[in-house]
Amino acid sequence: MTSKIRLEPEPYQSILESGGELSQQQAMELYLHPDLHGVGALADWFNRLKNKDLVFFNINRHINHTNICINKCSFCSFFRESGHPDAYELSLDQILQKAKDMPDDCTEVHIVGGLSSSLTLTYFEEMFRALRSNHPDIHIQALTVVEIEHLSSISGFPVQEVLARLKAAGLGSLPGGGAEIFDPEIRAQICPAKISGDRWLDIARLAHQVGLRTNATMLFGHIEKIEHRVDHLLKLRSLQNETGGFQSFIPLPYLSENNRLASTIDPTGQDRSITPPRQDRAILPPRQDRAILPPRQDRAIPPPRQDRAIPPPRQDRAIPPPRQDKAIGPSGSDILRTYAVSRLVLSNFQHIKAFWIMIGKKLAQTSLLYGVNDLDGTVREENIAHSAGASAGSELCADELLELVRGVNKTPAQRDTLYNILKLYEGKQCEGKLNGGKNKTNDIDEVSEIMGGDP
Ligand code: V47
Repeated sequence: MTSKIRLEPEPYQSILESGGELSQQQAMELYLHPDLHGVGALADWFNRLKNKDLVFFNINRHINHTNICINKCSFCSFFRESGHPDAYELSLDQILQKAKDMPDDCTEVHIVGGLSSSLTLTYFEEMFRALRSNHPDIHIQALTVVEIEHLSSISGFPVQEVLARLKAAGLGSLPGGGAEIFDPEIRAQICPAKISGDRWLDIARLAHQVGLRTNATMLFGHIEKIEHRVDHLLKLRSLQNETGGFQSFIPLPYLSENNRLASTIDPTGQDRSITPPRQDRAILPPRQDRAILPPRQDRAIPPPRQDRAIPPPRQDRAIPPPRQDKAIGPSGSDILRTYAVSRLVLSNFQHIKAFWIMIGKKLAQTSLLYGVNDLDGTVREENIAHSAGASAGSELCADELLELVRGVNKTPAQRDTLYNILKLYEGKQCEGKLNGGKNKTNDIDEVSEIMGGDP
């Protein structure tokens, strides 16, 4: 690699080291810089500054209580209209049955679903009370801010009251779904019926104000541009500065099977708008086919391909053949870069999480070198990503999670939902239990001290 395309980390490092924040322009630079590994190394450096070499994972169980949804977002393959033969709503008994089927040592039940008019605030209050009574130690992470707004609208109670009532019934925290992309124009195209980005942020603020921590997500790799992603990150950072209520950020790569949005995306435009700056291109060998190939971010460092050296004259290049749905969505390098840029821009978020269900185990493992410090989770059952083509399975056992983390020479730490460390795993044979699991802490430096130096 020549110095011309190597990322110079210094300006970014000195800002972040001194507690500063990267600007919009710097975020764009990092997104567009051809040195993907350099951006990843910078994110890994910053992640180590914040989280040492710990990688968190939790033992949880997901439940999707209904697939009925009035929003009908075009990227969603999970929803069904009420009355559709595949539409379902789980009864309280069914929820409790699923909750019984939890992995050993499970500490969290994660419950999200569609917006169904027949599932009232009372249904959720009863659900949470019953879950708490049957499983007193389980943390209930449930209902996106979009679902909270929906409950407010069908119950007539203000959002604050809905949150307070659910909290009183046992709700512990909110997951980060429904954020999609905050930009109103993109939102109008992919989820016109959903609450606006500003409203999503308002309700997250209200949740933080009533003492509920939340996560945040970003759905990327569909029709949005890099500018929209950066705007999304900056809005989250700004709210985090105000409330400190976000726990983790989870970038969600768009999955394209069985949804309407895919048919509106031109697959030849994939990785659009992530093109390296012009001057970096000049150092690449001249290639005849460049002008007619679709823009691709990995062009600056093209993978070795036999057909590239002497491109055969191919008519089908000018009008590319229709590609499988599977080709739509962000590339592996785009996903890794998005984790890395998120880690660097969201400097006031402690945790960047990879949802391995959506990216596969191997990329999830690689992401641990690109700024990710948290893997979700054991999961057990998942329907939203799977209906859109996720093929990574639905369950990982804790041992597999440990293996993924150890494979990149980092230290696995089993956490609870609020990031208290329950168990540190140092070395293959030795299972270090932090304070016997009794005195929980989520202070990384304290963990370091307890473990005798840097973990
Ligand atoms: O809100 C829907 C997204 C979310 C697709 O908070 C899709 O810890 C990709 O939010 N392709 C639900 N994404 C999942 C979610 C989540 C997952 C794991 C952990 C946490 C957390 C939150 O999935 C939805 C939507 O943004 N989604 N359809 C799709 N086709």
